[in-house]
Amino acid sequence: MPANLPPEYFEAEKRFKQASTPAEKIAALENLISTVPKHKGTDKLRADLRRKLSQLRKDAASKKKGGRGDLYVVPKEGAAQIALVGFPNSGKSSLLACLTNANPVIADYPISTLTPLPGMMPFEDIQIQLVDLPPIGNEATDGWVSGIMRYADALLMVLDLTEDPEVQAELIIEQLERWNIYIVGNSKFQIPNPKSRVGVFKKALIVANKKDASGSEDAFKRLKERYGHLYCCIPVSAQEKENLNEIKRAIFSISEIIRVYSKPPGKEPDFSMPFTIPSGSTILDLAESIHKDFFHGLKFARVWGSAKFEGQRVEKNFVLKDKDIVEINV
Ligand SMILES: Nc1nc2c(ncn2[C@@H]2O[C@H](COP(=O)(O)OP(=O)(O)OP(=O)(O)O)[C@@H](O)[C@H]2O)c(=O)[nH]1
Ligand SMILES: [Mg+2]
Repeated sequence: MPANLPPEYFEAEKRFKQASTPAEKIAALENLISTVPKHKGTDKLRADLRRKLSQLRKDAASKKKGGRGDLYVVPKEGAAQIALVGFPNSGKSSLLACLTNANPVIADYPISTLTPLPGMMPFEDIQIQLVDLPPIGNEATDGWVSGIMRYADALLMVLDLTEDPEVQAELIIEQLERWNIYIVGNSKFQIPNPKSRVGVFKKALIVANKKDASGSEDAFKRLKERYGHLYCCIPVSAQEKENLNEIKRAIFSISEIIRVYSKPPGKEPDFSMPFTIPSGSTILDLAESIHKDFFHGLKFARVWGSAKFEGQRVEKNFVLKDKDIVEINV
């Protein structure tokens, strides 16, 4: 990274990283480019940013053209993408409305959701994207619905406590396996069908909705007995807005991401916007995700948080933990 970048550059860079929609990203990147002083030392940076801008514009233009492709892919935004899976009327859209900024159709007739609808869920200082989908078991939509599940980072299985939730769970797991999607709970030892080698493994969480309804306590007990050892099961009520914080925390947990705050050498840490990286990432992975110059020029790093002592100098392969503060020295 060139030296002598003005403070406005770092401000603009922060806004660019915070931008979530394609239009916001384009506007923020245009602004970022305008803050880079024009001289020989910044030629490469300006070229890199221009290339990025042209790619963003291309992506936005191809999305605008519309067509059926729009139905099949929901561009990932935020720290992770979680797809909602369930049978008709289980309350997927109601949960999306409670947890995110989206306004889905909620109705007491089945298959009220016909197209995918994303929404952003704030969790502490990050945003996670949830994608509401039509119910599974509908030939007309199953093809692209399963495609979105395959592409998502994790799945939220939404069950209806008034309709034998343990049977719904069993049917959903069977259906997913027919699509070669195998869902796993929080530990890698909890693979329900360890013999299966083909297909994708997805982290999943069970949300048992309508806990306000009568008989829901017994229904949840049955569900927990059958699936509690495999998956995290949370009883909730979208209607009464009960246990929503528990869902948020559990979604963050199955997303398997960590937040890391950067600290420029000799300065205070920047708590305004964490970097989100996969759990298990090292200092070198972090450096790569920030900027390739950091990756190539990395000399050493100091870590506050999970290191043995505050500000400890660590190796490049040091594995970071959620909420670590990292000072990268290039
Ligand atoms: N009692 C109760 N009813 C709920 C709750 N959440 C949703 N409902 C009702 O259940 C019905 C279905 O809700 P939706 O959110 O549209 O369900 P969905 O899973 O999105 O349905 P599809 O899009 O058809 O798959 C509506 O009548 C909701 O008002 C809840 O927590 N308790
Ligand atoms: Mg719906």
